[in-house]
Parts: sequence; C-alpha cells; structure tokens
Amino acid sequence: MDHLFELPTEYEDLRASVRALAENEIAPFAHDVDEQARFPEEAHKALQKAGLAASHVPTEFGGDGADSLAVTIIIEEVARVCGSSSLIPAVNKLGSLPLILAGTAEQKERWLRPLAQGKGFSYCLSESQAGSDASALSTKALQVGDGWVLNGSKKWISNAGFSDFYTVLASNDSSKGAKGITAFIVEKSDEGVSFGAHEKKMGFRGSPTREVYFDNVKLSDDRRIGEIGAGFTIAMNTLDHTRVTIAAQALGLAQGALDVASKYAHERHQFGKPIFDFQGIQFMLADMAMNIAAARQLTYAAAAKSERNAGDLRFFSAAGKCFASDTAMKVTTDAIQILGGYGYVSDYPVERMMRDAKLTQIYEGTNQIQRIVMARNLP
Ligand code: COS
Repeated sequence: MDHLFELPTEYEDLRASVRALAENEIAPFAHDVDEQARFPEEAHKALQKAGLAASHVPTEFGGDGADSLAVTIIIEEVARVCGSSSLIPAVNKLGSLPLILAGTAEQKERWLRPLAQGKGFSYCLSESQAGSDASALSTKALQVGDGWVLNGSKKWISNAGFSDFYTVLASNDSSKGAKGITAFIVEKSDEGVSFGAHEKKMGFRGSPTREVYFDNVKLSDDRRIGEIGAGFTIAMNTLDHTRVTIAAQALGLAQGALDVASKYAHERHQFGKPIFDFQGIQFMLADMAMNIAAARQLTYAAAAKSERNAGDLRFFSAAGKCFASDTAMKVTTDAIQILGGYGYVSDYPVERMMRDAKLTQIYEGTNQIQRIVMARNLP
C-alpha cells in the first residue's frame, strides 16, 4: 500500500523536467502567442529539441515511445503555461494514432519517422455539416483504377497548414453510412490540397484552425490506412485514446489558473490583510484544488487504461475529458473572480486560460457527446 496512488518516480521526474522547460522556454511567449494569434514557434522548437513534440512515436520509428501517462503529463505541464503550445503534442498524437493503430509497418516507417523528426500530423474528421454526427461526413473517396480520388472539405482542423501530414476520413460508399468510411493519409504537398482562412477563435489562438480542401486529390492505395470501410471504427477508437490528451490539457489549464490565483490571494492585500485570509476566498481555492485533484485521478486512470487498451477505456476517456474540461471551465472562471479586475485583463494569464478552457468542453467531442458515450458504456 506504500505507494498506492503515487506516480512512480520516473513520471514525477518527467513532470519536473517538462515543468522547467515549460516555465523557461514556453511561458515567456504565451501572452504574445495569444495576443498575436501566432503559431508558438518557440514552443515547437523547445519541445522538438527535448523530444516532446511527438514523444508517443514508438522507438522503432525514431520516437521516444512515451506511454499514455507520460504523454498526459507532458501535455498537462505545457498546458499549465500555454494551451496553444500543448496542442503541438496533442494534435501530433491525434493525427498519427490511426496510423499507429491500423497502419502497416511500411506506412509507419514512412510517416512516423518524419513526425518524430519534427513534422506535424493533423486529424481530419469534422466537416461543416458533420460535427457531433461524425459519420454523416460527405468528403468522397472514389476508387479509380488501383488508387483513389478525394474530393470535399474538412472543418476545424487544428494545426492545419502547419502540419505536413493529415489523416482524412472520407466516404467510399455513402449507402453504407459508418461502414462506408475509409481512412487515408494526405500530405500537405499533394496536388489539390489547400487551406482556408485562419479561424478567429476565442481561445487557443496560437494554434491555427483552418478548413482543409481536397480538390481531385489523387492517392495511391498505399495511402489507405486499414481496411476499406474500417475508417469510422478507427476514427472512434482513436478518440477513445486521445480524449485523454484533452483531459490532460484541461487539467493543465486548471492547475495553471489555480497556481496564479493562489499566489495572488497571498499577495493581494485588502482590508489590511491578504485576501487569502478571507474564508470566502479560501473556500473557492479549496474547491478548485479538490476538483483538480479528482480530475487528475480520473485522467491518469484513463491514461493507464489507454496504455493497456482496457475494456472500459471508452467510458474512462469520455469521463476524464468531460470532468477535467468542466473542471477547467469552473476553475479558470473562479480564478478570474479571485483576481477581480486584474483577472479580467490580459496582464494576468487567467482570462486566456478561461478562453482556452472553453474549447476543451467542445472539441474531440462536445461534453454532451461524452455523456452519450459514457451512458452507452456504463461501467
Ligand atoms: N471504437 C470503435 N468502434 C466504434 C466506437 C469506438 N469508440 N464507437 C462506435 N464504433 C462503431 C460502432 O460499434 C458501430 O459499428 P457496428 O455497427 O459494427 O457496431 C459504428 O462505429 C457506428 O457506431 P454508432 O452507431 O455508435 O455511431 P453513431 O452515429 O451513433 O455515433 C458517436 C457515435 C456520437 C459517439 C460518434 O459519432 C462521436 O463520437 N461523435 C463525436 C465526434 C467527435 O468527437 N468529433 C470531434 C472532432 S474530431 S477532433
């Protein structure tokens, strides 16, 4: 029982080193990245140099082979100082997981190695008319000769334009619904691929979100990931694993906001004493910390289940994502309240964290979808 509910030291060591890197090399640029809505180049360089941008890539393909819990801690610690930067490892995992789950050894060699070397990998499932109802997608993959021709468009694609590689879910037979969807790898340089304008977002402003267009994009059959018609299952299975990374991100945002609010409460004096001495503030901080602790346990449990592909992963990843993101929304909002007027302006990072937290309740499946997934997979 001695170490039950304690992380093994290697994970705490990892946390300490990522925290130092995040505070020294990412945090100083977080405000500017948000204000200018620019890609966090400094973070990308620092993460890549430290082997953290796509650490999940197996060692046989040049990565670090970081397990799900390690990736969770990396994303959490980066998000604690900069949400946009934490999308670099999160999107790279999301985009490449279909390949890891269902690709051949040759396909993995072809795309995972460059990913480990610094290329980006995005995930293209959502469309303008197919969000929560993901299988209603209408991007078409037509089999022509021994290859494919892709036509259509994808919406809300994180790191679009930055990433070199894209996993694209397309319909090869619309009469079959979810069973008529196939996964492909598309490269940015493929003829017929183009990108829409940058979305003007409320949060995560440093991560480019754009539409991706496919205009008669010709793909050889070795771009197909998994069986014809297996795409939707691969896409959903991917989300079972990667919703944990969104939980991690939400957890980091919440922890970042709590750390700022707690420090501020000790430093800020009103009525002749630190505002921390007022019970009203103490109760808020205690609730924030309590919910973060609960979210962390759930998220780490989901990460461990992802690693061993446990039977109840689907419930736990949806629960972790839902609980951690709802916690992040509440905690970041309360952090602003504790900072008062200072919380509402961009001199402090908590308003940015609140804007970032909002998206964690929406993407990789809204929290309403997470509740549907949980209800369908009750433990
Ligand atoms: N893993 C593997 N297979 C899965 C699966 C999963 N997690 N979830 C569903 N499937 C399979 C089902 O088993 C079913 O196949 P069978 O008919 O052989 O059983 C098929 O996929 C269709 O499943 P289902 O009927 O449950 O699909 P629905 O249309 O009801 O949709 C939800 C299911 C709502 C859960 C799904 O569309 C979803 O997750 N939507 C949100 C999408 C999302 O997260 N988008 C965010 C953008 S991506 S960053």
